[in-house]
Amino acid sequence: MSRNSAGGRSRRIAVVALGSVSTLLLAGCSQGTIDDWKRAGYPAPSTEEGSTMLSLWTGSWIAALAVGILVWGLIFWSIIVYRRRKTDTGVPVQLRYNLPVEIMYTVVPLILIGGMFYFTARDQIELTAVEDNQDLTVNVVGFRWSWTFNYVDQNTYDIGTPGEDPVLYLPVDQKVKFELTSPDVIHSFWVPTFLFKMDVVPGRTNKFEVTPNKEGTYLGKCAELCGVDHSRMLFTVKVVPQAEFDQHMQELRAKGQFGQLTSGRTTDAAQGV
Ligand SMILES: [Cu+2]
Repeated sequence: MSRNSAGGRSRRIAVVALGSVSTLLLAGCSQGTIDDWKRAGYPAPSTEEGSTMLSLWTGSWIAALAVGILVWGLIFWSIIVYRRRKTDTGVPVQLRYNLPVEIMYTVVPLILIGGMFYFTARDQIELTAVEDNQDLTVNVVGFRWSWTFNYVDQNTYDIGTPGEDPVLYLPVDQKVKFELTSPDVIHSFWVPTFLFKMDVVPGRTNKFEVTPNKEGTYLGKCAELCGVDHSRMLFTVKVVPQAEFDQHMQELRAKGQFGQLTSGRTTDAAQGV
């Protein structure tokens, strides 16, 4: 291949690459605001606790990027400064058993990992603390393959099927304690905008508390592969004013849905099991 055609091909590749990158950037800009970019892929949190998770995520990205830039910088610096020259003969001087360098690349990663561990443990302790001073309690039963929401204090419940997603109502600005239980296999209760998920494990009750602080409709799903209809284990969360929440509780009771359905399913046959 001649030099010219090789040069032309690399120019074409560069133009295509540049085009793809700018298309991606433009698509990103048209979809979201600068805030979306700042969250680096995370959804906007819909709970009070979400801001803690978001700053852990953002802080981790900034730290990782700073380390990345330093490492890439050092790589490119050594590639350029220590490149092979025409005057070079033989193998360059080899460096080994250099104690200060070895101490540096042991200590620096230890500091990095220690920092990541500290901030993760600090936030995890805060986010998983159950203080039992909630305004309402919801017992979530994950079962093959849908969800039951038992509103413990309101003496009512709602239940879904794989074909009909259940809706979880929550009053805005009220602290909710979730008690997660399963009658069959492990599921995982995940509402992406809570920036939080927790496994639903048979034989134990997992608990966490959040305060939804933004009215709206959010999607939820099972995040643990649990069988053939796992992908249909979807639900909707509606964060509404207190009056609307109370009204919905009344509607559920008016349908005859009194008490709690702690086993989840009404009958196995109803769920096609
Ligand atoms: Cu599941």
